[in-house]
Amino acid sequence: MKDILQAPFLVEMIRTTDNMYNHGWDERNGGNISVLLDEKELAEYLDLDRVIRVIPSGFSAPELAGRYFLVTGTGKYFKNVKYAPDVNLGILRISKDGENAELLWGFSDGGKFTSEFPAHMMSHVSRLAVDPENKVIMHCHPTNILAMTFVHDLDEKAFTKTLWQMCTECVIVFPEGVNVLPWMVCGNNEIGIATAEKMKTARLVVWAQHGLYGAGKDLDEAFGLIETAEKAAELYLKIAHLPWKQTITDEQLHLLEKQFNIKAREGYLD
Ligand code: 2HA
Ligand code: ZN
Repeated sequence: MKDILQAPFLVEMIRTTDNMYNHGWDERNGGNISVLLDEKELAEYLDLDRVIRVIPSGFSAPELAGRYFLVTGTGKYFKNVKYAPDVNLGILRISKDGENAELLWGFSDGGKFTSEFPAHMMSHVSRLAVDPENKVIMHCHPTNILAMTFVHDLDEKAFTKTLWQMCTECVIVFPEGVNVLPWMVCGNNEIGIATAEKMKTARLVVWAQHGLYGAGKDLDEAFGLIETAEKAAELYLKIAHLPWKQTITDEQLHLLEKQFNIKAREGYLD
């Protein structure tokens, strides 16, 4: 067996949690990540027949039966992942009936997966249905997106268009826009179902007055999406209270569509 601490997926997860903490997106135990792992690759590092513990998921995800995930732990701090990956992270397999998580590595202090496990797993189901390459669901509390949910209309089209208008790259990076959920209680199946529904049409889902969900084919893509939206929100907050002399027009957004061969969300541009 190879040393799992050298596994690219684990090294990348440690780097990403550290980077997110350093961006100020994951105070205390804020934020959580899940990464879909490749069985063949994982078998180079772990005996997949050795289940440490079985943890009930609290919901059913038969679509993910037999799939392997690397996930952050409940109550764990992103800032500490690099010092004790085996305590703060876990690798698990979704059981055959889709109702349990079979722990194969990690959570070595007796811990378990993130409180937002339902939102993560249900979102994986949604994203995989539209993009078989999707591997990552990432949740965090980026300051400016969060702040924006207090002062900006939460209408998805309006919210998206404001972000697109803030920097040229936005429509190229997230042409499908961002979806928005109103404030809800977190950590339960209800917000999981609502998030997964929103994940069917966009890789970014804002949780008003809470944070943001991002999805992607790898950690870099999910991180980059969140980073780009957060940058746009920061710009918005710097200028929202000032008189605007100009912005990026719909006509200019159409020019970007042509140049970069992307299609902005249907009905969002005039
Ligand atoms: O894991 O971010 O939404 C802590 C949270 C809950
Ligand atoms: Zn959160």
